[in-house]
Amino acid sequence: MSKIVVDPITRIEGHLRVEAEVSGGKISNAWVSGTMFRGIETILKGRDPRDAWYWTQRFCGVCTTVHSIASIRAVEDALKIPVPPNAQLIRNIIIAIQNTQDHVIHFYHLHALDWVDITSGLKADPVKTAQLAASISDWPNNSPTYFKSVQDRVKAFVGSGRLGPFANAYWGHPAYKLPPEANLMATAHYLEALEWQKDIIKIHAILGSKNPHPQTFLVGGMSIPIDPDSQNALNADKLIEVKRLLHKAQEFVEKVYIPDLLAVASFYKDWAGIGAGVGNYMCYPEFPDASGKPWLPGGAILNRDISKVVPLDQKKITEHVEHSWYQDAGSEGKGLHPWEGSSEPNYTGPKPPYQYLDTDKKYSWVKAPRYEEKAMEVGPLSRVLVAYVSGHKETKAAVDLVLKKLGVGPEALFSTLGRTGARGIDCLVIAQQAPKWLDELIGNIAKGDLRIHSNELWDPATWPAEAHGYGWHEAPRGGLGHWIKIKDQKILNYQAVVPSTWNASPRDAKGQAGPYEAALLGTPVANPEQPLEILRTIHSFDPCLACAVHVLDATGREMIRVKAS
Ligand code: NFE
Ligand code: MG
Repeated sequence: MSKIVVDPITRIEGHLRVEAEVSGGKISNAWVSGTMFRGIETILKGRDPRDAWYWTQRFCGVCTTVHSIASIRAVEDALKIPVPPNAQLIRNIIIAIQNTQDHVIHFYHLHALDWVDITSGLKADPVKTAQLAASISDWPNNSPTYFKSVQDRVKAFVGSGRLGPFANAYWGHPAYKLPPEANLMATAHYLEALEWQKDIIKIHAILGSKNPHPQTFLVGGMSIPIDPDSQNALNADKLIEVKRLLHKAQEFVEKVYIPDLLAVASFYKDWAGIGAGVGNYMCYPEFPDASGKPWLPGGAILNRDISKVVPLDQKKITEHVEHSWYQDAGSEGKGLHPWEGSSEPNYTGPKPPYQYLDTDKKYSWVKAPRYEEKAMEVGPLSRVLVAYVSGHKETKAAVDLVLKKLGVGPEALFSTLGRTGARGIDCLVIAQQAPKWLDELIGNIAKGDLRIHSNELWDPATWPAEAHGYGWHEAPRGGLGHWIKIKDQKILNYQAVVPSTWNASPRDAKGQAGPYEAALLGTPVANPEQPLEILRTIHSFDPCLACAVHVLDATGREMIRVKAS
């Protein structure tokens, strides 16, 4: 048995470390550590609850909208503040385009290089690449000249020795299976996706005044005025531009992302049997309509039982810190509900440089959230499973199509490949739905409904002396919850339980592993010096450690490094 350390795992946001025991060429035990602390929950205390979204948005620079949405929903829940339909629709569009951009970036820029060998694409025949591209999609950039030009660009990169984002990968690793033409096609789309994503996210700049970190959120609605005829408002021109960009987003997902995903996945079907994880899946309801009814259902699937979805009860959510560097503060041996939780740091790990963390004790800045004391996977796979089992029409159609194309059953979803496939399905159904919310918004405006926020209960003098609430949101990486307690018009306690906190969770007080840790079990490792397979499974969750721990400075950075691209 040998123990390998991958630290930092790169092409993710933040600092993540994996320690894994390998025996017989497979991972037999694994520990995952967030090696960075943040303190934003702590500095929220005493502030005006209406300002919280502005602070929480700074938890992360990747999912730049999600902590605002969860925050304003938590305050609206606590103070029972209604939200007008136009604001719900604008929020839905903002959430949808965040999700679309995030998933495409993940597939091409954060995950594809685990499956696509860029250097192999240099050997591709551009004519055959063009034939391959035309056989899977009618996307117009499919001429031999185009693929030759991409090949020349990459050759120039390699020739100059300045590989940039393509440096330090495990090029030539035996676990890469794509033919050179598929590698070249995917490389071309990697570059196209870079251009595309910066364009479509302009929707945030239009509806939110800027990106990252849009500025038009507001407890009780949104702060962007609607006026079809004013230059200083959401007017007819801006709505048309949003429509164009939503179409552009949808088209790329349909014609590039999904065909590429299916093409790549067909070479890696063995990964439908690897990386299963904890087997419990949870998501929150999302995309409320005017009456608050969600377009995507929430719920849980336990022990991979897809015969039913278990309804959620927020009271059953707790966070353990038995193995996390926080003060135990009443949580010894059990988890605390977020209204009772605290995030006071208590680093007890080794001083750097160190070889291994003491995984019998505290070993991560990530807490261990549990639902009914169970570790839960969150993210696109959970959303897709819950929607599929609930009979959500669009999701069901997309899942059935993908499973049929790959010739696999629904059980294939419980895997590293399933997680990566589900992200595509999630992206597709949401990108196809977003224009409908825009049409609804335009319809409301045409009828003369320009309301964008409710003034009710804005004045703190109208609030009760004490209130508490929670806000749920499905961020790209999964279920995000903010819990708030308000006393005398100020924040008394604030806790965020974030998607990557669920997934990157360490052991809890009962010793139960978190989703990444569980998913690594049984993962083959052909060459411990080049643990490409660990990257595949961890990246399939799309980790974001800044979100998971929400603090500012790096502490306890290790010194042994297995090179991970
Ligand atoms: Ni920092 Fe985030 C998302 C949130 S991750 S990216 O999606 O919330 O956990
Ligand atoms: Mg937290």
